[in-house]
Order: sequence, then C-alpha cells, then structure tokens
Amino acid sequence: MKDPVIIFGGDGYIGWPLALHLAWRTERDVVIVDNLVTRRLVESAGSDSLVPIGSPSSRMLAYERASGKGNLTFVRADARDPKEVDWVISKYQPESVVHLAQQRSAPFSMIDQEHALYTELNNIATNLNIVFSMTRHVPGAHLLKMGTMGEYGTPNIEITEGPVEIRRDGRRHRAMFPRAAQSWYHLSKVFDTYNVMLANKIHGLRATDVMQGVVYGSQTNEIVDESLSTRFDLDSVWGTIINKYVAQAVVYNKLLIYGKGRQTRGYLSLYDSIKCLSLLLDNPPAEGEYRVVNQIDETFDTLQLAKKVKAIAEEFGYRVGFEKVRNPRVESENHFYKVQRKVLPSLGFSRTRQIDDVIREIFQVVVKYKPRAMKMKALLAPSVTWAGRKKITSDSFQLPRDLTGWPASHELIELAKDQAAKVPS
Ligand code: USQ
Repeated sequence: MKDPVIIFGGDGYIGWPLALHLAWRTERDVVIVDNLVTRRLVESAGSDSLVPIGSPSSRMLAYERASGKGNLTFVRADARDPKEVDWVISKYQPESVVHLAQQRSAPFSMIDQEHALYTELNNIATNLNIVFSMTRHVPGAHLLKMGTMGEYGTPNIEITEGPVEIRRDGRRHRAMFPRAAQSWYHLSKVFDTYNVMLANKIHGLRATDVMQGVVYGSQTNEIVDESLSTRFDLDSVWGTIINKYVAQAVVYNKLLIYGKGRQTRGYLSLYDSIKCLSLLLDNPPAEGEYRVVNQIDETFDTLQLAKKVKAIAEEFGYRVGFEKVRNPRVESENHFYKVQRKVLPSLGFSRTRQIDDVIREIFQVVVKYKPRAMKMKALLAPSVTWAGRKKITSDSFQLPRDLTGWPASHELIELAKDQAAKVPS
C-alpha cells in the first residue's frame, strides 16, 4: 500500500471526482480535507449546484456502498489555518498532496473590494500553509497544485510550458513565462506560482504546477449514481462557459455571447481533468524538481462553442438563438492563442471523450433538472462587471461575515512558541 494522498478541496467540482477516482481505481488511501466553503460561497451569490450533492458523510457512505472499499476519509479542516493544515499533514504523512482548496471563480473575485481581498488572501494563505507544512513534515512528498491557464492571459506569442528564453543585448536568460492575469482570481494563482517556485528553490519542494484550462461536464467514470454526483454550477458567477451555455439553451432558448465571441481559451472535459491529474500523480517530477504543466485538450473561441451547443440543442428539441451582450469582462476579444503542451502527451495522455458527446451529457443533466434550473433563471445572465468603480462591499452579494476574519497574527506567534517549546534543546 502506498502512502496516502491528501486532497485539499476534495469536496469541490474537481476535487470530489478526483478523490473518487483515486480511491476507487488505485490502492491508495485518499484523505479529503475541506471546510465546505464553496457550498456557502455559492449560496452567498444566491445560487446552488444544479445537481443536488450529498453531505460529506453521505458521500463517504455512497462510495463505500458502490465500491466495496473503505479507503476514503473526510476531514473537515480549513486550509487557511496553519495549525489545521499542520495537523492533517503530520498525521497522514502523505506521499502526494493535491491543492484545490481555493476560491476558483473569476467573476466572484471581481464583485467588490471585499471579494477580491477574500480571494487573494484565501488563496495565498491556503497555498503557503500547505507549502510550509509539507517542507516541515513530508519534505520528499509531491505537491500537485492547481493553477490556471488564465495566469498567462492572452499573449501574442506561443505560451511555453515552463521557462521562456529571453534575449537582450546579445545575452540570454531563461525566465518564467510572463504572467498577465485578467482577474483578481487569476492573479491570486500567479502569486501561488511564485510562492511554489520559491519553496522549490529554497526547500527543494517537489511540485507540479498545473496551468489548467476551462473544464466542462458533470460526469466521470466513477460517478455511477446520483449519490456520487459532483457539484454542477450554471449561474453567471460560478458556472464556466460550456456548462452555462447549455443551461442558457434549456432555460432561455438563447445563448448570451460576450462581445465579439472571439475570446479563445483551452478547454478539457471533467473526465480528462481527472485523467490528467491522476497521470501526474502517478508520474511525479524528480526529487527537487518544479514542473509546469499546461493542462488543456483543445482550444476554441466562445462563438465556436456557442455553435456547437446550438447544434446539439436541436438534437434535444431546443431551437436556440444567439444574443450578443456587452462583455462584462475586460479582456481581448480578438487575439492570438497558442499553447505548448509536452508533459501530458509524454505521459500518454489522450482524450477520453469527444467534446460533442460531453455536451450531450451536460444536456441530459440540465434537462433532467430543468425545474431546478428554471428557478435559477435570473442567475444565468451576467451580473458582475470587471470595470467601473467598485464598492468596498457590494449590496447584492454579501460575503458571509465569518469569512472576512483572518487568523490574527498573535495566533501564529502562539503557534510558533508552542512549536519552539517542543524542540529539544
Ligand atoms: N465567457 C463567455 N460567456 C459566458 C461565460 C464566459 O463568453 O457566459 C467567456 C469569458 O469572457 C472568457 C471565457 O469565456 O473569455 C472563459 O470564461 P469562463 O467563465 O468559462 O472561465 P474563467 O472565468 O476563465 O474561469 C474558469 C474557472 C477557473 C479556471 C479557468 C481556467 O472558473 O477556476 O481557472 O476557467 S482559464 O480560463 O483557462 O484560466
């Protein structure tokens, strides 16, 4: 039996199916660590997962019933709290740590100053706590850190996977590919990248920094019945574009196209996101190595995606039109986009299912839960704009009060004293 894998953020859209996959298909013990905050944040935006999801304990039972295995554990802990992270990592002594415990919505981070602050503080704190704790307790373990393709923005040259060579005045230098995030959320991941790189340089942290594209779909091979469903968000704050387009097709019979519709991004299905993460865990970087992975499958612009969804909507009896809306984001609407990918193909990655088939599966889910989707109708249209003067706190989106309090620095000092007392002189 291998040492366990800990998944921080294992209650989320990707974390849950990844936990299911690793526990079911491998001999690993899998420990999910989550404070369930995404459930509360989605509620704070007036929304909910379209597909009802069970409590952590009901999910554990459902897994045990379906798989006949007992190798999945849930620990409720907050990765913002260094003591809780330290407790979990020292107790389980993981071979690998997956870090997905972050605020993952760009629009959410753009609501107001408070949401920007929450996103950046939360994301930086969770990442640093995990990094420090790993270097203390499991220095040889592998950190698989979820970053985003959005760190790079949309540069006018191919995005390299790893460093880029810069030439100037006849000299050459290898540097991290330039980052140009377009939201406070994406920028929080840029900080993470620098922090993980520094931990690698100073402590030799073995890390994979995954620059993932936009994920779509609601099914994976291990979601064999509804009790094992992962969350599925379709509202304008928490949903990603393909999932949202399908919801708009069913609920509005029209797709809302932001701006020119030429915004190009890398996409991959939930099936393939799980497959890639699993491959990366099975094939960790060498000891002391920092590895960047551009995790996308195909690139599309938003109009190409709309055309796909429209065509598949007809198979389900929906005649769908397009409505161009003013782009709520500040982003290039007509740009070059090319991404270098070497690591995943070299590990044998190939696509699990074609995008059209996954879009059909999304339609099946949205149609099944149509009455629930209809209740969320007002939430499908864009509600957060990037530009404009922002309030400190928005009246329409109230962040739960307890989430704006941060572990005070005196607590950290007490913790340090506590630890110093335990070190034999
Ligand atoms: N877009 C539309 N219409 C919509 C929604 C989005 O045209 O209804 C456009 C956006 O303007 C953007 C693109 O589609 O150009 C992608 O937007 P998205 O909402 O699907 O995804 P994004 O906000 O970029 O974030 C999502 C995940 C995030 C992940 C990121 C990967 O929420 O956690 O990091 O995808 S990436 O986009 O590659 O950075």
